[in-house]
Amino acid sequence: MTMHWILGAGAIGRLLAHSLSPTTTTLLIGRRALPARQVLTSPNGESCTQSLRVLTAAELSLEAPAPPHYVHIATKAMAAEATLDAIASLLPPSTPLVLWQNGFLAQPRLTQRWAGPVLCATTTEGAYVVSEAHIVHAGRGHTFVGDLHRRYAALAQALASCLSGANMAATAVDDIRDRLWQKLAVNAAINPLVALHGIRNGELRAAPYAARVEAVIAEVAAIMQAEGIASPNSEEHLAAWRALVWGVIARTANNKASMLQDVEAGRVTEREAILAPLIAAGRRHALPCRVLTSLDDALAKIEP
Ligand code: KPL
Repeated sequence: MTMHWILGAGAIGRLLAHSLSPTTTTLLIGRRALPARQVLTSPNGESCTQSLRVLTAAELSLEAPAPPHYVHIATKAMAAEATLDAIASLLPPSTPLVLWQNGFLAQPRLTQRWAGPVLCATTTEGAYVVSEAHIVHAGRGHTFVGDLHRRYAALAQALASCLSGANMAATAVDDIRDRLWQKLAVNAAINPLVALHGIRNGELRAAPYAARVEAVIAEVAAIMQAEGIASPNSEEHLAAWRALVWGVIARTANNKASMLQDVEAGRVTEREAILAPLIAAGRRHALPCRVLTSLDDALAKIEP
C-alpha cells in the first residue's frame, strides 16, 4: 500500500488525510497533538468520522515508521521549509515531496534544495477547519500537479491517479509554474485588499475597492507578461487577467479569504509568498510595482 505522510494538520492537510486514508497508509503530522477521531463534513452536508493516524513530529521520530512514498507539505508557505527540516532526518533523500502552498516561495526554494523529486500541487478544493477534530469540505474542486522542471511527469501522473482514486479529482500537468503564478495573481489581487479592509471577497466589487483591484491587476499583468507566464485564457493579455480575477471574486463573493482570517487571528500572513515574488519580478524587469509594494508595506505594519 502506498504510504503518505502529510505535514500540516490544517484544512488541506486533514482533507488529504481523510481522502487518502481509506485506500493508502496515511500519517498526519501536526505541530501539536490532535484527536485521532476526526470528522469530515462533505460538500453534500453529510458528516463522517474516521480514525486517522495523527502524530507530532517528536512522536514520529520515536516511532521510526517505514519510509513514505510521498511526503505532502500542507502547511502555510512560510512554515514549509522548517516543517520539513523537523523530520528530514527520517527520510531517504530521494523521497518525493508534494508542496501544497499558495504563492511562489516554498516551491522554488525546496525544488533547489531537496535531492529527491519535488512536485507542486495547486488546488481549488474548498475546505475549512471547524475545530481540532472537525473540518468541512465546503466545495469540490480540482487539483493540478507537476514539477517546476518537467522532470517527473510519470510521478506526477501516479500521484494524480492516486488523488483521483481518493475522490480528489487531479490532473498531472507540465505547466505547473504558470498555474502557480496564475493562482498567485488571483491571491495578490484579492487577499491583501480584503485583509487590510476586513471585507468579504465580493465587497471588492464596490467602489473604491474595485479601482484598487484594477490597479493591482494592471501591475500584475505586466509582470506576468515580462516573466513569460501564460495568460489564463485566450483573451487579450490584460483582459484575460481581469476576467480571471473578477471571475474568482464573483465565485467566492461570500468567502472570508485566508489572509483576512490570518489577520483576524493575529497570525503572520502569506504576503511574503504572494507579494514578494511579484515585487521581485517587477524589479527584475524594471516594471512599476507601487501598488503591490504599498499593499506589502501596509500588511507588514499590521502583522504580529
Ligand atoms: O484562495 C483564496 C484565499 O482565500 O486564499 C481566494 C481565491 C482569495 C478565495 O478566498
